[in-house]
Amino acid sequence: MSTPAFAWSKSKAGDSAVTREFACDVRMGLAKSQKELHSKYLYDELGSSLFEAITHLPEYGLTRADERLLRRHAEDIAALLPSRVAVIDLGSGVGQKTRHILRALRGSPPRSAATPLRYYPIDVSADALARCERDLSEVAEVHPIEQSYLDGMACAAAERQPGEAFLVMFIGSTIGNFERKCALEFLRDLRRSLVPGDALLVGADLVKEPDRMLDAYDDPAGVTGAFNLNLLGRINRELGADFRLRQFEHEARWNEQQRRIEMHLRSRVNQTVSIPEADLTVSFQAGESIWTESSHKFQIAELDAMAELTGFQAATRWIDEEWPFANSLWIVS
Ligand code: AVJ
Repeated sequence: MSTPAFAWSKSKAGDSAVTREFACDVRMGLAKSQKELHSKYLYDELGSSLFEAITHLPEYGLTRADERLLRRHAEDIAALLPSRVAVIDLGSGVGQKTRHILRALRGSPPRSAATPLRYYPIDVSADALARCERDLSEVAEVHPIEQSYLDGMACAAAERQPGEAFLVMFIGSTIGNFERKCALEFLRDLRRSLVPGDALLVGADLVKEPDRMLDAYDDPAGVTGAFNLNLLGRINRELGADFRLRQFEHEARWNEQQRRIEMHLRSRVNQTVSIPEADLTVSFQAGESIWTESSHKFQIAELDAMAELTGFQAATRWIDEEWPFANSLWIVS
C-alpha cells in the first residue's frame, strides 16, 4: 500500500480549532498599541497565489536570485553531502526551487528503485503540498507534511533511517520573517532535531540599496499591496469581519536600525471594524497601521555568526551578483 498523501495533516475544512486559533491571534494582535497580525496568515489560497505572482514581478528579484543559485550550484551542493541523504524542506511551497537539488542528489550516485531519494516537504498549505507531490514524485519519493516547521521537522526526524544524513532546506529568505532573536532561537530548536554531519541550506536576502528594497515590497502594479490587503479580506471571509479594504492602504517601510522591510496596512480614515468570530470591535485612527510582516536583510558576516551561535559550521556559500542574495550550506558541528 502506498503512503497516504497527508500522513500528518491537521484536520481542515470547517475545522473550528484552526479558526479559533486564527481568531485568538487576531484578537491579541489588534489589542497591541502597534497593532499587528502574524505574517503566516498572509498565505491562504488567494494569498499564496498573490505571493506566486509577486515572484514574477521585475522589482522582486529575490525568488529568481534564489532559484538561479540553486540551479547553478545544485551539483556543488550535492557533492558536499554524504551519499545517503534525505531532504527536508521547511516551507516548501510547491517545491519548484528544491527540484534542482533533488535532481542533483538523485544523480550522484545514481539511485536504484530500492534506495529512492526521500523528500519531506513541510508547509501549512495543503494545496501547495498537493502540487508539490504531483510535480516532484518523478524525481523523489515525496512525503508531504502539513505542519508548522518545527512540528514537521519532528515528524520527519522520526523517520530517519540508520546511517542516513539529513539535508534541511530553509531557503527563500523565510528566516528573514523572524525577529533576529527569534531566528537564533528557531535555529537552536531546529539543531536539536539534527545530528553531526547533517546539513542546513539557508537562503537569506542581503542588505541592498533602500530604494531597490522598497520597490520590491511596494511594486507599481500593486501586486504586493493586494497580497497585504488580502489579509483583511481573509479576516472578513473566515471571521465574519467587515473590513472595507479600500479604507486601508499598503505601505512598505525600510527600518534602517533593524535592517528590515516592514509591511503595514494603514487606515486612511478614522473607522471602527467588527470581527464577530473574534468577539472584537476595533477602532483605527486615520494614519494608524497594522504591522503585517517583517523581512529582515542580512550581511554575510552576520550569517556566519548566526551559524556559529546556533551549533552549525558555515561551510560554503553562494551569492547572486544580480540581486544580492546568499545561499549558505551549514554543517551540524
Ligand atoms: C516569502 C517571506 C521570503 O519576505 O520577501 C514578498 C514574502 N512579502 N513580498 C519576503 C513577501 C512581500 C517573502 N518571503
